[in-house]
Amino acid sequence: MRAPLLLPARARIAVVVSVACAAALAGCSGGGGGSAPSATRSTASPSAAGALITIKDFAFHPATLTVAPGTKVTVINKDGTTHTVTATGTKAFDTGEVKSGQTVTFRAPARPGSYPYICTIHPTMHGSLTVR
Ligand SMILES: [Cu+2]
Repeated sequence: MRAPLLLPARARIAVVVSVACAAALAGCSGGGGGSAPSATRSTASPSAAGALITIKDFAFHPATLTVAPGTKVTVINKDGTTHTVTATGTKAFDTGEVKSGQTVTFRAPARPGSYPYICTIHPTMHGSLTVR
């Protein structure tokens, strides 16, 4: 007579435990997947794989960038107006006009050194590319 009463109670506990396990597993796998991309983005050491300069609000981001010789540098213009990335002095590199929303690339100089650059359209915009 008591057995039929005990079985449903045990079944209910089993259901609660299995739901808790499923929630813990889902949370664990979600956290692991999100951490990997942020780790690769945080590397700041010189790399020949590529570098990125974003132009936004009439400024270069980052304003100073260090790359290995000959690195392919990508320039993204997120402003509503045309800009350039032009090395001052020897003009070691010059993207020419980069229109609003456009992405261009250039090769960093092979010779190590510090290369200040400006936007020729807005000469108050300054950045610096260091090759080493
Ligand atoms: Cu400009």
